[in-house]
Amino acid sequence: MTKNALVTGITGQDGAYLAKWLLEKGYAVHGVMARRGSDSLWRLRELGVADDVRYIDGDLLDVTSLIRAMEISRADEVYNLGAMSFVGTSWTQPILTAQVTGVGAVNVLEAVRIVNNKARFYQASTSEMFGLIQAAKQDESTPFYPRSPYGVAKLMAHWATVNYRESFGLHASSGILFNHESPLRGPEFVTRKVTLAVARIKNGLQKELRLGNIDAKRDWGFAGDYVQAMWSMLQQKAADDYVIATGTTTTVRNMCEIAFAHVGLKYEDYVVIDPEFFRPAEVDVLLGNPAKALDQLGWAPTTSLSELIGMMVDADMRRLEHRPA
Ligand code: NAP
Ligand code: G4F
Repeated sequence: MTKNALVTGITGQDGAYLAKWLLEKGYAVHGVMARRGSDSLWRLRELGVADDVRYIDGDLLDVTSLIRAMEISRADEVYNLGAMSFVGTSWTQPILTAQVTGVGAVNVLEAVRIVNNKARFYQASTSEMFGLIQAAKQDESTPFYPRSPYGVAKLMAHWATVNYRESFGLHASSGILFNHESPLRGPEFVTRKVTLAVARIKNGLQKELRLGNIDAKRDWGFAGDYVQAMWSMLQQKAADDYVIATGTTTTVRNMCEIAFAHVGLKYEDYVVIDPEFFRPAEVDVLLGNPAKALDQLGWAPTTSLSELIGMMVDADMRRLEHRPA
């Protein structure tokens, strides 16, 4: 029997990779689509799956639309990937962030509980919840200390997931994913901002790259690897929480070095530090310990940071070659 999956955030980076993964596994994939002015299907189109997803109008802020989406999709598995996901914006739009990223998750949990409490639920939790880190390597038992309104909202969603599991017996799992990137990453996030700039500089379209705190360290992996872990969590007998990470950390500075070197340039010649991109409170370093996922899910990352950044620079170079004149 074909399984039905319902994905919020279907138009985002992870939504696109997850849709492709699930379609390849034979799922009928239903995506909750928030109403937007501009074309939001470009990622699904780039992966060649835009016509294979069944779209359902809906918004994380409107629980009735999520109940309707549960009814239409007859979902066996629900992946809540929708969020206001850009940390920087969460200081200027904290209420929206709390509502979409925090309360939105509770809305999805309620829709699952009301329509089909046997459906399995995945919450897109984040290493941002560790914030001011309380252990050198963060795992499932590391205490949280969020440093942004986004991190605070995600913590609410995370604990709501745990609470619905414990209160109502929902098969609700939380994936605590560290930063994951790809050629489909939004251009506001630092890796894509850098790879896009490298391609533009190489093509003579840009002279410099303005960045904030390049001493921050992140544990970066490839989004294509990470969506497989999401699916894997929902195939387990019991729901649980898992850290998904590579187990290595790198500064933004070194990531820049890799990206510029990929096209034979030196980052020092182009990067300009601009206070505009510093955050009111920074997460200085993230480094995950994915041992539990390795052990229980058999999941492991397959893509090194150099491979990932190379793939992103190459994709941005190709996009510039094919842009309309
Ligand atoms: P993304 O590219 O920013 O995608 C976010 C998605 O949420 C988009 O499809 C967006 O739709 C949708 N969305 C926003 N507001 C909505 C609303 N009110 N109702 C319904 N949908 C709404 O994020 P991502 O990188 O794919 O990440 C997926 C999830 O994982 C997010 O929850 C993110 O917070 C979390 N996460 C990401 C990372 C990472 O490193 N990528 C790490 C840990 C956790 P529009 O584009 O139409 O606005
Ligand atoms: O790429 P970023 O914006 O990602 P950030 O803040 O780590 O958040 C991402 O990962 C989280 C998982 O830990 C997700 F939950 C979240 O949704 C998102 O996907 O920034 C990375 C680092 C930060 O320390 C930031 O201060 O890069 C630093 N940075 C330095 N200059 C910059 C810039 N970040 C951005 N976006 N733009 C800059 O110019």
